[in-house]
Amino acid sequence: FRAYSHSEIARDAATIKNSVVMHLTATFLRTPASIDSTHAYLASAFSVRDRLLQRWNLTNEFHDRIGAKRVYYMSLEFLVGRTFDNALLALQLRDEYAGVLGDVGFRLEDVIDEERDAALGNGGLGRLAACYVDSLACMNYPGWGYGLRYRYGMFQQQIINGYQVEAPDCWLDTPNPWEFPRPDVTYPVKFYGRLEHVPGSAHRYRWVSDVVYDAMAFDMPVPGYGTTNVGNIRLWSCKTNGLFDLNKFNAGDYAGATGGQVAAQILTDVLYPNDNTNEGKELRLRQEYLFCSATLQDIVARFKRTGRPLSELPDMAAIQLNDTHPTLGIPELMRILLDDEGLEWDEAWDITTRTFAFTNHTVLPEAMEKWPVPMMDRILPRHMGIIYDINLFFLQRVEKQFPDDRGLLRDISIIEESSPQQVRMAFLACVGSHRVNGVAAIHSDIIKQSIFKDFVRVMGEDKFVNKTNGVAPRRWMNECNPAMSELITEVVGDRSWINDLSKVRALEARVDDEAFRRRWWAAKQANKRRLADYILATTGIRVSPDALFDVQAKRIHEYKRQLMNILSVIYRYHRLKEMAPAERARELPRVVVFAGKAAAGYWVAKQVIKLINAVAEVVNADDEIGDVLKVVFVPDYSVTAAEHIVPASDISQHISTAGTEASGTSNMKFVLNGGIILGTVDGANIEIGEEVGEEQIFFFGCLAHEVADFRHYLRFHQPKPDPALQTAFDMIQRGTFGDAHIFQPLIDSILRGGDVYLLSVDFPSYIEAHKAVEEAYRHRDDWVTKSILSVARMAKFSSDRAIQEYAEEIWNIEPVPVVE
Ligand code: DL6
Repeated sequence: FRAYSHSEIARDAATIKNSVVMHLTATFLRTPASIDSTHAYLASAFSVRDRLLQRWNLTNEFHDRIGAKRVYYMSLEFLVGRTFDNALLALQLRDEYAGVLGDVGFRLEDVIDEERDAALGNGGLGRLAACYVDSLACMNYPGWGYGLRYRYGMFQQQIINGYQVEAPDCWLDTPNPWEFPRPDVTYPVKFYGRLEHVPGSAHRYRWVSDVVYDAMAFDMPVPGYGTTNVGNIRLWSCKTNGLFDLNKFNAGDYAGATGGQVAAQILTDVLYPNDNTNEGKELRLRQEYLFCSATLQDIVARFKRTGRPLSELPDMAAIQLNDTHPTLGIPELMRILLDDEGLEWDEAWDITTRTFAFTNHTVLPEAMEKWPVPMMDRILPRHMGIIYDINLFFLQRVEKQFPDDRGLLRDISIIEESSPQQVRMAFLACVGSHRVNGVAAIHSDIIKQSIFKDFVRVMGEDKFVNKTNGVAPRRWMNECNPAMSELITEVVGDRSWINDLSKVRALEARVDDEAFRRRWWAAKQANKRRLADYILATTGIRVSPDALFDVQAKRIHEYKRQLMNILSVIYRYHRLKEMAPAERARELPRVVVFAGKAAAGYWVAKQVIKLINAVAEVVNADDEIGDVLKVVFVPDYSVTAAEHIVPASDISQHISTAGTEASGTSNMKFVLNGGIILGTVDGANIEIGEEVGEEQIFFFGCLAHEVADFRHYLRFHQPKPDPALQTAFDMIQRGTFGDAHIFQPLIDSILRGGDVYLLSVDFPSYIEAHKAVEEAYRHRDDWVTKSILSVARMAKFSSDRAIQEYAEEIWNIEPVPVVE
């Protein structure tokens, strides 16, 4: 037996059919006569995974053999979505499987639809992690993702009476072909307990506790497109079998018998559905620690198998912290090095800081993770002690550098002097890492001037760098938009652009070719028809693919300003109602699509969803309006839903208050699919504008440096809404969309709540920008030209570019194509 390389993988129909039938019968106890589409999917997926596994082994053996330095991307979130189609494309076996499935009466598209999304993330941050492991695999970088295997992923969103209702996402109810349980890879993780100082040592302790859980690994292979290299996401799950209390059971205490199991299992049961908020729940802290401890134990164990001295760990491992959620990895590595390995503090600290790097993903104060010192001390006494020492040594250094600045010591301390005291996780991550990066140029500048301002003074500017986000062209072009991808392949001459997006520049040469422009338009129309079908199936609303598709799909949050969008829709509705029928008939028909989830406890965001649905109900039922305006809220936004929505947009909205959206990644996805942005001068919108040309984007709104003054003014003065905004308020307050009282708090957040997100400030320019969009869309040739030029110039926003920058400038790792 030997692994197949990429070129020699068995592609003939007979071999594929045999392996599918083998799994159908031997893995699922079905026969070709009793096959349904669920089992067609499962049997095909298992046969594809066999091919991936061979490569998985080959890849890891190879990296071990050559002693490659690996990057470990630590993230509490991996929003992977589906794998089957992605794997078929990566292995270039899509047509072959379509043929085999066709022979037994199934369409590949229907079989693909049987797969449940792996929704182990909230939004952009989790999807970024998934794109980055995809790029690592495609670019032959040795690297793994580490995460948690949540039993319940991102909740399912139902819309009932216009309101969001959350239901659990039981994604593991059906067999998951894309994971491998590794009972042999299990680590004990302690909580609570007490410390015993080890005599004769300065910093060595024994942590005594009987609360010990076992974290067990599950591996998810990550196929690399067009390469033998297969990446890995290692997810931890809490093991419970050994925690069953037979004595209690025998004594008839059945609840008590399973109590320990329940307490353990809950640690990896649920993904915390927060996006840009921090709830500070005790269970979350324990979850984060379980993750960090298992991951660091695993990384150190793998390193120790090389037989090299621990001082060389940073030469073999780079660890990237995806936001502050995995920051406990820093004191955990210190604990392992000091207590388990017996190193002295200075050496352990040197190894730790040379190994870790940290990415910040937000500037919103409510998202900053802090843990109360008493809670941390109770749950993780050893780590609290280590954090105190890290802080002590750090502050001593600061004091030496700035002897008379007491305020600086207070401001920069990892421990916030509040009541109770809090551990500032962003500060701990910054002190314990050799590099800190933001995720778009403006964001990286803002963090240097705000949250890390004092650290720049103390540690120097070079530590703070920018790594603008990117997205994977495999999923976000090739997989989700076959019509456009075929055109690109034709222009480039082959499919090499999928792993080298700079080649898409070739499109520029075709922009004056009228026939090509027509085909480009036709591809977009095909995607719009597909979305119209999806909308009909998921909402029952019929929309015309000939209308302008105007999309805002992202988490629902005040700073993203879905409220401003729906207020502008209300104003549009008002204008249409005022028009004579002949005038209305000349208006550009528009379908306004919203999609996104609100955190379960985020009341304002949930009211915004209710308002959108209330407006949709009235507008869509208005016969006078017909197709001129339709409003749709697509429920249960997910990676798979995005794959339907993104390729179909004409215009997509990225309208956060300037300075609040760290980067955004859906802006990149929409433009990569030929959509045009209507957006604020914020996050990656700015760099997209620089790359594609500002004529290709509809910018509006105030600038980041103006925000503080506006906010200050609005704290003391009630805004005076412009006539358009006032019209929208009046319609809501007249009860046009049902009970006005329900929506009054949303209006009050603008009129009486200080209008923190500056809707009243930006609304006039937003309405003007909408007019400019309409005017431009009426000139089809110019519009298509914009669309083609935009895609042609988007190479920068491939996650391959981002990963290459991380690899070269932070991780110091090299691509190593697997050689047998
Ligand atoms: O970097 C990925 C993504 C950015 O594109 C978004 O702009 C940013 O809001 C998001 N940040 C978070 C932070 N939070 N938490 N939890 O999700 O990161």
